[in-house]
Amino acid sequence: MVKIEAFIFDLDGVLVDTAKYHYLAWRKLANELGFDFSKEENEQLKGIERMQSLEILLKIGGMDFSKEKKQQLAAQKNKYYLIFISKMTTNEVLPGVRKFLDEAKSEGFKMALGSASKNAGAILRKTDLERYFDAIIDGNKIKNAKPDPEIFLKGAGAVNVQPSKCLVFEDAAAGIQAAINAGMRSAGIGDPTTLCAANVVVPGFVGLTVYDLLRLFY
Ligand code: B16
Ligand code: MG
Repeated sequence: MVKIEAFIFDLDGVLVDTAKYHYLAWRKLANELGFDFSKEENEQLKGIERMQSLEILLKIGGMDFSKEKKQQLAAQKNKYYLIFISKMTTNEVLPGVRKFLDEAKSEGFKMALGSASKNAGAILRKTDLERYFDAIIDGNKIKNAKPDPEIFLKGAGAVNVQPSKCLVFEDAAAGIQAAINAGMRSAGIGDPTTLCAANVVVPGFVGLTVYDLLRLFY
């Protein structure tokens, strides 16, 4: 088995729970357009980039608009989302995450972020997570959304580690598929049914040590 030298982390759903803010912002937009948007429906948007998310939302509402209007609606949703983000604190880092990142860093693993979010930089600063990462690849730096492997391949390139030596942490099925497409190993964070394509699935980082996790791979 090739040794793992780098960890690539998704952001929303892995390090922080920003899904709740995405939900509230999309729901506000949906309500303004005249329809409701449930928490269950919101599951479809996890890990999906902004314009694709809007397409799904509009389909749920049975609506369609011109390209220009869609850009305007996505910008409006982002405005609502940024209000939530601006109030985020270091307390919103998911349980066990900081301990795991501290351990990984001190053990010398290369660390990259691979998030579809164009707001990843702001979220990392608000939660004081930026300092852990040798490279930050976010939605501003890629052309192709997950499950395309671009985001993770760029992360591996930025930390100078071969894809086969990278381990991706993801909470979304599209993200696990992106890791597979990149030739990387993956750890699903969350529901084993949704994330069944991952090499291993854990509920979260609480009580998880780096070496306990790596033992599952070797
Ligand atoms: P933004 P991740 C993803 O983050 C979210 O899971 C997804 O719901 C969101 O639509 C996407 O980022 C784009 O976010 O609108 O901020 O650019 O899971 O890839 O860290
Ligand atoms: Mg995610």
